[in-house]
Amino acid sequence: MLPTLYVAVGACSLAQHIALEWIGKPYDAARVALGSKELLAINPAGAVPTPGEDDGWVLKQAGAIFDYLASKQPEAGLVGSDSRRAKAEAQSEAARRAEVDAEHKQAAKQFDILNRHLERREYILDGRRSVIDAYSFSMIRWAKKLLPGGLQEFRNVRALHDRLAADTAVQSVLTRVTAG
Ligand SMILES: N[C@@H](CCC(=O)N[C@@H](CS)C(=O)NCC(=O)O)C(=O)O
Repeated sequence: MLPTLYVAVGACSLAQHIALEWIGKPYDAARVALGSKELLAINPAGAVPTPGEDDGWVLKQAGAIFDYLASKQPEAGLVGSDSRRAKAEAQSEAARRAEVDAEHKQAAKQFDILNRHLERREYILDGRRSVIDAYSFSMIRWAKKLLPGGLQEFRNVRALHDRLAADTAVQSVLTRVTAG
């Protein structure tokens, strides 16, 4: 059986889904309804992202899932460079994404920080795409919809959004998750 990622339309599982696509190894994406019986049986919190391995082992927190995927497939190069500092920065960005997730009020402040970080950068880490870009993408999509001014004030965040939205793996994940 292939590793399975449980995903829901419009949910943060989009980030891990993109990372799996970038990794390029076989996996299944199972669409579930948030809080559904099927998902509750796998994750008592009824939440996504939840990836499962074929021995029944599941992980339930976005940051831990990224760590796991990155250490399982280091050749995919999705955590920036191999340095201790890049890893620490990835952790720190993951914590920031989690804060944005938790509290919309914080979002504008956090996007301002990200916007400044992205000045003269194409991606969040080391000039190439990483799991943190995938994580940010789902948050940026929410912010676009939920922040009063959308992303208007955050030119560099908009550019990152557009760069990721143009990525073929991202497009294929979005199409698959929202289809039918
Ligand atoms: N702390 C969790 C949060 C996961 C989470 O809140 N997922 C949302 C979708 S974006 C969800 O499944 N909500 C439905 C629920 O909690 O019942 C993580 O980082 O993975």
